Amino acid sequence: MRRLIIFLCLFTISSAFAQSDAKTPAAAIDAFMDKRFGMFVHFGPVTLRGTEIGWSRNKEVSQADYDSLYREFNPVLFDADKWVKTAKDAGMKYLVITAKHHDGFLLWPSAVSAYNISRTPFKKDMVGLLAKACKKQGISFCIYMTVLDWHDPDYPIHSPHDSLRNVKGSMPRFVNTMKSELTELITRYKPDMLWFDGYWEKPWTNEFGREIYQHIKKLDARIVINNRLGKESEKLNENSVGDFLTPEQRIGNINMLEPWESCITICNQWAWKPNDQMKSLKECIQTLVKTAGGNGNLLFNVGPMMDGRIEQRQVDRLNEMGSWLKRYGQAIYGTKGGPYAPNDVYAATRKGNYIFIHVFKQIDVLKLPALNGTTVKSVKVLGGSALRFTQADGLQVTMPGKLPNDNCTVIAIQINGNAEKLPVIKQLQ
Ligand code: H79
Repeated sequence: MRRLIIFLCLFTISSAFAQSDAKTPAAAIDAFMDKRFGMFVHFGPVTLRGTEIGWSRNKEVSQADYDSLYREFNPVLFDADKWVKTAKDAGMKYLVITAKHHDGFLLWPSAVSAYNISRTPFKKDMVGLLAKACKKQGISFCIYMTVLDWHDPDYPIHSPHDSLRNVKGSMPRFVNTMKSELTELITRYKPDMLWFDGYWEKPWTNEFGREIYQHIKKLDARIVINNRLGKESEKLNENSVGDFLTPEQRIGNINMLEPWESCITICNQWAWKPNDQMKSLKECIQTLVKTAGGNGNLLFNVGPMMDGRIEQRQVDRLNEMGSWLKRYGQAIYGTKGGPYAPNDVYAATRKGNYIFIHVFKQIDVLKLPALNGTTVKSVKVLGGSALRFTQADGLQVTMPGKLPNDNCTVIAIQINGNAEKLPVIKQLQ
């Protein structure tokens, strides 16, 4: 009898936590932070107009047009395996799809809300196809959902511009719908992480956030959740709801205590925009490196075109990031940021007895402040030759005459102890 009970307990625990290898919710957050680099995908009917998904309704696009776009939404060249391969080749370890953005449109065939992809000419379950492709290619599958909904008659505000109030709205009813949608998403697609948006909305309260958080964790305690479910967006404390901070369109400050992830676009707009300005390879690599150097993740956004393809120039740029990561990724994945705070010349990461200095500019001598109580044993170009150094007053490294990589070259410094516990040193180069 006792054996049966133990067996049943183990069975229940293992099935509840099946989609993640992590053994506890805390381990799931650590595993998420070790990934360091993910792909954000903003996609939906608004792509047909090339305007921003989050704030063009009632502005560049009339409300009637914006709300009818789903009837023409037919991304015939969408290929889930290609999107996921693009992420994988870029060195990304997870993918977040906008299953539901502020427009209220669902990219999966929901039994809860009719305003969904099954009513488009495309018809296919985009969320399901992506979940499957991610699983096949070993990419962690994650879902974006927002608390805004400009379509649901229960949602109390029906415009990004506060003027259109929906007096018949009811947040408690809307929160119930949201819970049902989440149950569907979690049981069908088994996401590792949920990325919420919309904490700023006036009708949204911290209590609603907590209710949703508990609903999710009851379904699967291993799901990692961002902090935008609650009203507190700047800090993780007893009032906040969620597991990590989410600076938007900026690199977060170095923070060894609170997990964080910056979401930043490869161009300017979240959803596809024709001829949008794309970041240079240097900017892309340095954005990733400065984020890792601050102990955060980078969720890098692409907005695929209306036919379902990611622009070739963006695929190429991501591929170039992947090439850089193939060479220097050991100084990014699974590392901690610091001990030196990032600056315009370098960012630092650390792992075990190594400190990695990611150097952005050609300099003759790399000067680093002393780390009390530590001795440097060796300095070399990562994957390259040894460098001369002195350590009388801080560390001075004689740099190669020509850096092997113009965008960012990594220098590996081996010290006589564990680098991960060293305090952070903030200094301007
Ligand atoms: O999904 C992406 C955005 O659509 C979403 N968050 C990311 C991940 C987001 N929606 N709203 N917001 C972020 C904040 C809104 C800022 C705005 Fe504005 C202020 C919208 C209109 C006024 C900034 C300033 C953008 C346009 C003008």
